[in-house]
Amino acid sequence: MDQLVNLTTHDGVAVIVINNPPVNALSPGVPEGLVAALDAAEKDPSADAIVIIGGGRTFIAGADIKELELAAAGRGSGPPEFHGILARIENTAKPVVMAIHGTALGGGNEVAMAGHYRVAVPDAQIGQPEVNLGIIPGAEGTQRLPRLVGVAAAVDLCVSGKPIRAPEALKLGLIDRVIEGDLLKGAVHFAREIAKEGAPLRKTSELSEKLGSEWVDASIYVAGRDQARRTRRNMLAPLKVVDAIEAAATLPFEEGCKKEREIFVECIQSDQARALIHAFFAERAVAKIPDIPKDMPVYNIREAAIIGAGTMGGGIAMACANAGIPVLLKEVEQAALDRGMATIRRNYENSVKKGRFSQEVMDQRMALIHPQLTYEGFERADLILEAAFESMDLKKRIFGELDKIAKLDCVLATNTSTLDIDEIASVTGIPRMVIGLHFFSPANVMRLVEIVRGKATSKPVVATALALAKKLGKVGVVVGNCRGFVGNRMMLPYMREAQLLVEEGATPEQVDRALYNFGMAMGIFAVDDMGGIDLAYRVRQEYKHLEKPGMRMPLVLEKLFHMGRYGQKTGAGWYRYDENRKPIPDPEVHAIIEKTAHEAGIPRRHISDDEIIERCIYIMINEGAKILEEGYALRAADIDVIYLTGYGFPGYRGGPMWYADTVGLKRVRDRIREFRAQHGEWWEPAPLLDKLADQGQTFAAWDAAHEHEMAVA
Ligand code: 3H9
Repeated sequence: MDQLVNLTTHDGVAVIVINNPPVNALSPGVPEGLVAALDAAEKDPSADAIVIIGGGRTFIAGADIKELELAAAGRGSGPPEFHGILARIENTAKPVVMAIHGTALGGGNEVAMAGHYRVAVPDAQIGQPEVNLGIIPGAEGTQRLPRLVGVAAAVDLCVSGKPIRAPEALKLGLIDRVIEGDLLKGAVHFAREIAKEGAPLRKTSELSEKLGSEWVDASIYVAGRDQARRTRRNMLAPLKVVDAIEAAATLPFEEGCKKEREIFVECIQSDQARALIHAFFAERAVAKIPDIPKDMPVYNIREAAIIGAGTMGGGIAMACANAGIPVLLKEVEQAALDRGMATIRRNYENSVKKGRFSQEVMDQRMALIHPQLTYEGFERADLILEAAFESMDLKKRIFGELDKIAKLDCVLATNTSTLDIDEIASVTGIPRMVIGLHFFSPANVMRLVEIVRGKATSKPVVATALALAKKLGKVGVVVGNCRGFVGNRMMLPYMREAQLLVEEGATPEQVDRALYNFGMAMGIFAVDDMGGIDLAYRVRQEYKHLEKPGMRMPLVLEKLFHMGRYGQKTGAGWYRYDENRKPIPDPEVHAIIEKTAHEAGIPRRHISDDEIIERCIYIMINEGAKILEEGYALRAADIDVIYLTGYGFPGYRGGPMWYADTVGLKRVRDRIREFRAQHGEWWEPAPLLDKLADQGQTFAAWDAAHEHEMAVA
């Protein structure tokens, strides 16, 4: 028997165990092993029933996404096909019980649904997350799921891609029993009951009572497609999955499967699937740092302390409490502390109102956050994180104080978004313990943390930061210590170019609409108004020394600042805002822009949406190429992850560097050359981009070639 799949017998029940760590994906060899095990189990006269269970930490987490990646790239032997194995399971002559723990996702749930019965431990997660990869369930999931849970629930599960826990799966009819305690024992017991009762071999493909009627289902499809358009803007798979479920309810099973296969193949060959699969692996690759082995010892963060209870400090305190880490939260004045705690309470209350968790959970989390005005208890903390006002003098003063208070093995982190980590570390006697943890606002929600590695930061401290990010449910990306790190360094030219575009003839709303239609979560002017024009103005002042000769700087932002139009907080910025904070295009802003352009002698012209996208996104890509070449990011894919998880870049475009590869680096570089000729030397192509474009290469290929020689500068 193949080692990927093992067969044993327990109490007259054949037990088939899948052993394909880490997540028992359906890699080549697993389906074949399953068939062989089923053949043997069926023939075994001592076994009346069969249990299929996952070895290790999970049931089957899906098809092997590496196989899907090959299929999406048009390589390998084509998209995986599981029709034969699913039919083999369903047609087994003895009852087949699927025993689920961990996750039964995608192909995992599809295999489970081919069994006659399903049992699961209470915290097992079951779902069809394929849309997150830009595909639809391709192993008959769209055909079996509605037969078990009904059309409406199937549409919701497949469009949202969100897994559900076993108790809800039981309510929906997706599983037959929740097993408390030992899963294998419980599943064997259940299988024996079924065999003893002579219960029918329930084939999911033959069920029809939950498929509803054409008349009732029509409104479910309309609602499902609305949900897809609303929550998965511009994406193909979430709309297509509704078509596949519709086929389940209107066609015989075999024909429905054929329809599903056609749609699955169409989706997997799309740019969206390629981009989302890239994003999946990129998000996992960020934790792999060449000079930091996986087994590097880490500091155990049992208790944290945070300095500053403002928006950032409060959000980070919530992120810690959500992960069960107690936090001391320090402010300098009682009023600021009270304000910070009130905001935390309000945020939690909103979550309870929305049903995200119970009042009891909220109370537990609140109890983990200890507001205080002193450093009391900081000597115990395993991590101290400074989230004070963005000023080097202040941060140095705080780190000087921490140097005297913190224990020697305490990780000292700063949440600075712009300042030099090495300079901050220099005031301490233990610079090896100092690191940047750049959270994004709101820190309790946003998944990105830039982990800024200073010159002296020790490897165990970097490993600790990565482990902490994972514990907080965040994506930690290690970056080098340059101005603005990676994300904000690329953001600056992006914002500048958008502002130049409006002075040349576009309007803020046209730029925002073009960017939104491209897929950005928000337009850049709306972002500016949300963050505050006053802040953008201060950043501009601070970065003035980076302006290159001949670089045209936009003029309007400064005017808005001096007019007190700070954005949402003052009810007006690039837009006007009504009481619901809805942005409204403002003729006054148009007039200011036109007057400013006129006075500066900038001719105004029609600007196309294509030009807006090219100038805003290509300038960002060009900066990304510089960052990569200078070694401040390890991989182009790391830059993608930063933009996907922290800056609202659309997942289905894979991040800015992946998007550049999709467009073609030569085309991107050639346009950049044209912009250089039209606008000035700030558009000079980055040397790395130039080189890769000449070689007909991609950033992805550059990543692969540099895998073994990465070291953050
Ligand atoms: C599908 O099933 C299509 C079907 O309809 C049929 C088509 C015909 N394949 O996330 P982690 C790797 S689509 C290959 O860090 P966690 C992952 O790369 C699939 N590899 O762990 C990583 O490798 P490494 C539907 C996979 O505990 C390692 O496992 N299923 C797969 O935080 C650990 O992963 C999904 O979309 C896979 N399917 O989370 C589920 N899954 O160590 C995708 C994981 O080398 N997976 N790996 O970096 C997940 O959501 C999470 O991995 C999971 C575990 C929740 C399972």
